[in-house]
Amino acid sequence: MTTRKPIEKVHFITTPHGLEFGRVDAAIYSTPPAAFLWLSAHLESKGIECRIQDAYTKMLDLETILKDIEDFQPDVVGLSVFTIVWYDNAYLAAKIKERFPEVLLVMGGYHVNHSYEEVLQCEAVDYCLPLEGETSLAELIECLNAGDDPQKVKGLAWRENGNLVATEPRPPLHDIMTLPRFPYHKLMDHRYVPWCFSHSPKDRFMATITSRGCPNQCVFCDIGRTEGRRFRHFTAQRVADEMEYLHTEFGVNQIEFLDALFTTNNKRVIELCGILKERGLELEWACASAIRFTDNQEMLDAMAETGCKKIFYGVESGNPAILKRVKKLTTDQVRKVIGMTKKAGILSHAAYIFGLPGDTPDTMEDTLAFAKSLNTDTASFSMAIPFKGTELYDLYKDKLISTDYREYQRSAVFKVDEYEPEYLEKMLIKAHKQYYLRIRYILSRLGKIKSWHDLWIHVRIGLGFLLGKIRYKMGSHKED
Ligand code: B12
Ligand code: SF4
Repeated sequence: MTTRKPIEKVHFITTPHGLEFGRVDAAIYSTPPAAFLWLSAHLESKGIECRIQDAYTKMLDLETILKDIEDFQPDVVGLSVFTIVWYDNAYLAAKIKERFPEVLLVMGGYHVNHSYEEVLQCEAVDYCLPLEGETSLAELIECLNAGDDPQKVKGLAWRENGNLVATEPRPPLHDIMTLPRFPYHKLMDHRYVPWCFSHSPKDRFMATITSRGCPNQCVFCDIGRTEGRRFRHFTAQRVADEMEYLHTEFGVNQIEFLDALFTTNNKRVIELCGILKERGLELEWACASAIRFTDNQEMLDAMAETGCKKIFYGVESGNPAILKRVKKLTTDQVRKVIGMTKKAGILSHAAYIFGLPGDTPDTMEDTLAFAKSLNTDTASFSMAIPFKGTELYDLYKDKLISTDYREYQRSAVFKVDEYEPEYLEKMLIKAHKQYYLRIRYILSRLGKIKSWHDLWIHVRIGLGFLLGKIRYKMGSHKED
């Protein structure tokens, strides 16, 4: 596995869904690939030229992606792998390697973190870079360019003479403030459409991320095990600078923070709001957080005052015993913080999961009833997915009925004594219908829609969910 010329250019590509069946499925989300911003920022500071092609959001077909690679002539192509779309990634990797055999193909991301042995069974993949990839990729390139031994680089896995070789895991980046400003200009060739804001074609949206790590330990999430439990973050000053840069340089007026828990450090958020107020920036922003880190009216008021429009909360269940079991707060604490958020004038989104450990048909009904009574501005219901690397996987690995990742978001992939797997699917459809088809809810939403464009976004997200279901029912994800 040697490269013939020095590595000077890296091409990062997001993978469209459906490629393995020779089609391109509509992208349900329109969110910029933050991982590639972080990776490119670091590599470019080392003199490596990077290109980001968000083929997933732009719904590019295979030929267009290959043509783009031909135009850029990279030495390395990097793909980021989510478990559910591993097969599309493997297909794309094989096609890239077939057309450009001299290109070094590297993969990172969530699926690679826990399943690089499986990923390396795909012959097209040269290197896997589990965990945080900035330093590992830069050091790998430096090492290969120097003709040195990759064994010296932490955080790598590859095949050598048919055997798997893995070096010591890469520890998390200690000081993320050392990263240069993100190269947002690489993503400005596409107009992203947010799910979290009322949006019209006059608005310009971009997402960014300002921290790593999460002190929580939710059973269905691996972040504590991969990014670590220590919250590492940009200073308030740096966050304000990034926002101002996006605004003045690119006319961005809507920003979503993709951080797992944006408000973990209340002091940082209050300080950020102070700076935004001082600078008088006309911006709307949104973020995700946990109930436990948002119980602060002063902070919520400051957030609202400086343009925070929506907070995404992972509520997960409406049943007290399940909440305790999955290490979440009580329903009273949830009600209190959602009330405080409403009082501040910020919209709230609550995400719920059916099929958590201990869930029964009764506790799931509790969740649905709680969701309706909480009546957040938007809500989403999903099925528990035992992704590798999570505590949920450890609990359910002997109960798995399918290891086909394509099924992971469409049907229950485990069987427990309390209900049949199909029950979860039915519950999901019932919950979305019962939540969104309430007259009270529809009337309240209609009042908040800003334009036809905005209405279309709502319809598209709803259709995306329903079409995904229908396609699955008809088995068309398996046909072509
Ligand atoms: C933003 C986000 C999205 C965006 C992604 C935008 C994009 N195109 O990248 C959108 C909304 C589109 C999205 C969709 C989905 N998401 Co999502 N998403 C997230 C979220 C909130 C943040 C991810 C992020 O940007 N992190 C910041 C970056 C800097 O970190 P990172 O991605 O880990 O990248 C670092 C390393 O992993 C590594 N790395 C990553 N990629 C690569 C590639 C190379 C070549 C290298 C060398 C290194 C490398 O280096 C990076 C820098 O250190 C996470 C939860 C979280 N808080 O992390 C969930 C999360 C990643 N999503 C998840 C899921 C399940 C999905 C969906 C499958 C949901 C669905 N049911 O449809 C889809 C899949 C979409 C797709 N692209 O195929 C799961 C992944 C679980 C898994 N095992 O795969 C997560 C962890 C949430 C969860 N806890 O369940 N998601
Ligand atoms: S709060 Fe979010 S990022 Fe943290 S462990 Fe729970 S799901 Fe994962």
